[in-house]
Amino acid sequence: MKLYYSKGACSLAPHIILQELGVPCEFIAVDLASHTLKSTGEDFYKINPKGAVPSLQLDNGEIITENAVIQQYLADTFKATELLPEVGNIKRYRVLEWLNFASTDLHKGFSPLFNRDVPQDVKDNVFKPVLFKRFDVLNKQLANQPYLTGDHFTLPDAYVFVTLTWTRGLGIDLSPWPNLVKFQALIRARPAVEKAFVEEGLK
Ligand SMILES: N[C@@H](CCC(=O)N[C@@H](CS)C(=O)NCC(=O)O)C(=O)O
Repeated sequence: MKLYYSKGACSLAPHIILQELGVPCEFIAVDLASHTLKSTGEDFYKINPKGAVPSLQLDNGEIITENAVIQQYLADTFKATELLPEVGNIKRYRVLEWLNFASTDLHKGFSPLFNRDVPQDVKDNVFKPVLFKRFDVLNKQLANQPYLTGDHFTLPDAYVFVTLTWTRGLGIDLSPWPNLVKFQALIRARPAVEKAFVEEGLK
């Protein structure tokens, strides 16, 4: 398999999951400014017409896109029921609820803050308050348990963790959400996270 990624972007979430699974994968860096592969200059739109990372290329050449779907594919294919319980188990849908929240509410709640065309006061007065409500939800969920769905790590923990890493560059102080600060440290300490950070050249 090949994972097309951009350093520290949302593609870090399936990267962490691949490291958790310990399955062989090639990691291919994409320059999102030019939508080309860093190594060869190849047009990334030819690989994923949406131009977005993550994109996972299977050994048969098929490409899977969409972060939450790639993660489900990986967990199901490698039978990692500790990361995503089996079909029919209510716990699976709890994991998927948080994975969807991470993808649609949280990740896309950050997106306007990275958009250079959005004026700073709109970021501060419109988009940040919406995002902070999502932090409130997460902070509450993590009040009495270490991970989003209970006492062990599942798919959305990686995804939520990755979005929280973006707060540093955006100058967002997480101290009003102490359970998020604790959660961030807990996930960062996982060996798979360390491997993904090293592979992507992150600190
Ligand atoms: N719907 C996609 C969105 C992924 C996404 O927003 N990726 C960003 C990086 S975090 C990206 O590649 N942006 C560049 C672009 O879309 O041109 C998914 O869920 O995987």
